[in-house]
Amino acid sequence: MRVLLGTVSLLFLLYTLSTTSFSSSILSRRAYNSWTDNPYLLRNDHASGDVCAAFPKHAFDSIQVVLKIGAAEVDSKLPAHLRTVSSCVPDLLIFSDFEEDIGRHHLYDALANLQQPYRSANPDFDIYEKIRQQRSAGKPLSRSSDGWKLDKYKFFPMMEMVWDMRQHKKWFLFIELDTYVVWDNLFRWLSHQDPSQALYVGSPVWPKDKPVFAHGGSGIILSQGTLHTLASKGQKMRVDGLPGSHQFGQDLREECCGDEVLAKVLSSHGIFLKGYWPMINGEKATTVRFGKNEQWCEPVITLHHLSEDDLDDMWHWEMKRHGSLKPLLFEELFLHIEPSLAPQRTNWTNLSEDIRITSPDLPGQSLEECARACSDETKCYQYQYRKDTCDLSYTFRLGYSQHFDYISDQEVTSGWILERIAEFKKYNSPCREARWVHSNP
Ligand SMILES: *[C@@H]1O[C@H](CO)[C@@H](O)[C@H](O)[C@H]1NC(C)=O
Ligand SMILES: CC(=O)N[C@H]1CO[C@H](CO)[C@@H](O)[C@@H]1O
Repeated sequence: MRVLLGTVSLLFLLYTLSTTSFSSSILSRRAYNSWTDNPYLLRNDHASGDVCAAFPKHAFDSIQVVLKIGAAEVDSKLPAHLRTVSSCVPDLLIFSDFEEDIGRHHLYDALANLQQPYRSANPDFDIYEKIRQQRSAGKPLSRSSDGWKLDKYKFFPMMEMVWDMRQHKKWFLFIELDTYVVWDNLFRWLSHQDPSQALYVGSPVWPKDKPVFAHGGSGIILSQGTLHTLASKGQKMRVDGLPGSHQFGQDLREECCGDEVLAKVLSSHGIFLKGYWPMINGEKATTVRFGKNEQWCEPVITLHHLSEDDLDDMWHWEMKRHGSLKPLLFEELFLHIEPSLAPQRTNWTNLSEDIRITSPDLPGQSLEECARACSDETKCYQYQYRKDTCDLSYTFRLGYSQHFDYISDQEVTSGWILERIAEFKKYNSPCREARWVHSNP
């Protein structure tokens, strides 16, 4: 009898698996927690204009938020961040490459204590002197790509200085000016983590033959335990006891990026990244791949690459959902961009990238043929056509306007199969629970 029951349930399982792609896609998903926490964002009177009143006073107590910027961004991108994402952070620390006061904020120079050997004979630091001269003379700085060269040198000094200033904090969140944070979800997630453990958390990047690292722009979370370990190792290397006077013995001239070197040093002390993509995310609402695996019922903790307009837009949209009991999921984020989807948009890239059909495989080589190729491929949600190339996508995302290319005489057109997206929503919405995914790695 038991054997029979087993066989019957096995048959049932096989039947379920083969008839709905939905359940098999669930099985391929990562394990997750389905916590039910109270929201941190309280209902408040949005009309009063004081959105910060919706954050409970204690919310930020144990979290140190650190914003890493470049002096050239002070006049351009900093104001947008300060009036949106970071506007309600009570004890924000800002690290730049020039020390100055902006409004009520003091901007620390992360490189102020870095010792000569690290700077001399290092062309990356030419811009550092230029910034100093221009900024001291009160001249506005032009946005130049040279400023970016200093970025990688700021990570370790900034972290040592932060540790010296705020050792009592349980969590340290390092973000940049194009990082968006859904605070409510961050608070919920952190409430289930142990800050005394050595945690190093972010959106993973997997370089070849190097440790997996947390991508800086998506936000890096270090626990008190981790920053403590890092700072104690650094203590011995300090010059004249100054925090930020060294680079943990790393020659950064040879390295690409500070976030990558952070993983290298942490891993040498036995601390390895825990990746929490897609909750910690390198895309923004218009470029997130919705649909396929893992970007629907998962909560959004961070987004990246937001322009000043994107920051204003996201912040006002999110603040209007105060009082919602549910964590903000990708499912809900999709509602924000959904009205902009149309059957077809010209001079628009949809970033379709799963299948590429080029001539001569594209019969007729036309937009119509490309649209048909998408219809014929049952898993295709959107397509993009330009001269000789047709790209199909298994996920749906909005993309952005792409100007007509006069040089190649190319016009890009994107299209979405709206019925299939509606069908997807019919099967997958509303999410019954938030999927707080387990880490990978
Ligand atoms: C695309 O852009 C080009 C150049 O600005 C313009 O001439 C053309 O009309 C645009 N196409 C559409 C359909 O708007
Ligand atoms: C016009 C354009 O930018 N198209 C892009 C669409 O997305 C694919 C994949 O990312 C790119 O290769 C194309 O260049």
